[in-house]
Amino acid sequence: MPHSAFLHTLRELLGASHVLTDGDLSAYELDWRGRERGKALAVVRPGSTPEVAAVVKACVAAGVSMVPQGGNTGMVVGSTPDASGEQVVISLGRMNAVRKLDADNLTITVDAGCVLQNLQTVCEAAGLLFPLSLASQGSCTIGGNLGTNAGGTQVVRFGNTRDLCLGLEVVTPQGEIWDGLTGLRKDNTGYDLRHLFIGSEGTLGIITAAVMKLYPAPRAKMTALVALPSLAAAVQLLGLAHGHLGAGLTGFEVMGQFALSLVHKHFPQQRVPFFQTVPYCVVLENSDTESEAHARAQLETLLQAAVEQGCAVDAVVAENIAQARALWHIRESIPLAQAKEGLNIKHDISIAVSRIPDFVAQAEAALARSHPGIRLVNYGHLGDGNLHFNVQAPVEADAQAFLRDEEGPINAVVYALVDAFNGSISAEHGIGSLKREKLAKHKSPVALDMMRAIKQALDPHHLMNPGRMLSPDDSLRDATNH
Ligand code: FAD
Ligand code: 2HG
Ligand code: ZN
Repeated sequence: MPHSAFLHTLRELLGASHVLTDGDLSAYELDWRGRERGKALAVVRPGSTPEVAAVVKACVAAGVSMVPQGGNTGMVVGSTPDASGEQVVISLGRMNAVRKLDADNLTITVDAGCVLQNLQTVCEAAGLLFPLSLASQGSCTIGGNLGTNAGGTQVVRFGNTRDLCLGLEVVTPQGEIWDGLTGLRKDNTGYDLRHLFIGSEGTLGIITAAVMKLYPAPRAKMTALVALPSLAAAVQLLGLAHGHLGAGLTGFEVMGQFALSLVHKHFPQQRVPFFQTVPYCVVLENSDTESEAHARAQLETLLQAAVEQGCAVDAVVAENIAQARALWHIRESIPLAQAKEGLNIKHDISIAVSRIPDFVAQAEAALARSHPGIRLVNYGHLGDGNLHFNVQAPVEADAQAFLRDEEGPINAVVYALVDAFNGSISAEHGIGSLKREKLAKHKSPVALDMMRAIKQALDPHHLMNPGRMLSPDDSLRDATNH
């Protein structure tokens, strides 16, 4: 079908104002990190699940591939079109309704395009907690969170997005609608299909709605910033925090001094305690169902024990909500501060918590040998064994050229060590197109074969976000081999 006839069909289905082909489409075509700019045949903005299904059927009929997109805040170039000008971006942004809040069932059913922060606010107003929390929450959507199985800062207590989801509604690559929005906590009636779509990065279908788990809101939250003598001390503090706070431990984020210095440099209005005094700091949060006094007492006992055992040097405990927000804001500003410093190389890795200090010591030493002068922005979700072990070019280097020439060699050093430590090359950001080649190297052949078989079964024409996560050539080769 010629493009003009296909675009005409899309306009008939959605209305011309929801089929974008002209003007500045950067918000949809450029990835958040500025790593790649694609070119879409069209950006469509359906307003309902039947409209999504109709668009998918039209794309299938025309043999056009589709890229599902939420807030376009992903880190691995997975939500923007390729450069061919042949792909349709299906933006879920208009589908942002809260369908139902069921306080007795402790669930909320939302459209996939619902912005995470809006979802949190609605729950808070009902005295409930939706715990998923990311620095991108003002823009990212629940569909994108599910598509990437996002992690964030509360995983240590509540798990990843996968652990918070009780059901999905999905438009399949054929344009059929699967309604799995039961909201049941127990349902062993065969394969749990929802888990196929969660973390599939738009390669198996388009999530159009979800039922998410809620929790009672805590009575109080206490936040502290703790100064540490070493990364090993942070691991020791984590053990103490689990012991002292139990389920109250809702946040444990580590930040290396260079990461803090970037916040200090690029956001000078923020006060950064312990700036340039210790190698690492931790933001620690205690949520309590009893009272503020109880939460504070628990936290202070923990910090006292930590100082006595030598794993904490000093700490500030927020006196009020504004101070707590300010401490969290330091942590949440790191990705933006790093972006302001320039293009960078990200390693979103996970390693068993106990082995992290060893891993970092070996990786730092290896990179100091292979790439003297590079700057390590090391921070992340230590409570989950997930580090953002990122690399900034040497001060005097041209960041673009450095990335072009050194990203491969630096990745080789870091990922070889990740393998040696039995870790993962993507803890929470996914694979997208940026890590596709790496996945093929670091995942077992048996696992890759099963992934390709699933892709082939659900999307035999490879029209759903092709080239993301798996190579289309690999899948086709595999399909013919088997
Ligand atoms: P998009 O970027 O639009 O899409 C991401 C992927 O999901 C793409 O492959 C896309 O095709 C697919 N997708 C989107 N919507 C759908 C849908 N409805 N159905 C099927 N597939 C879909 N990530 C973390 O895990 N933890 C963090 O702490 C974190 N912090 C961040 C902080 C900042 C400042 C930024 C910019 C990003 C951060 N991220 C983090 C990454 C990103 O925000 C998450 O991956 C988020 O889940 C992406 O949501 P999105 O709506 O922007 O999805
Ligand atoms: C975070 O934890 C995000 O802040 C972004 O996952 C990580 O920028 C990064 O590397
Ligand atoms: Zn993160």
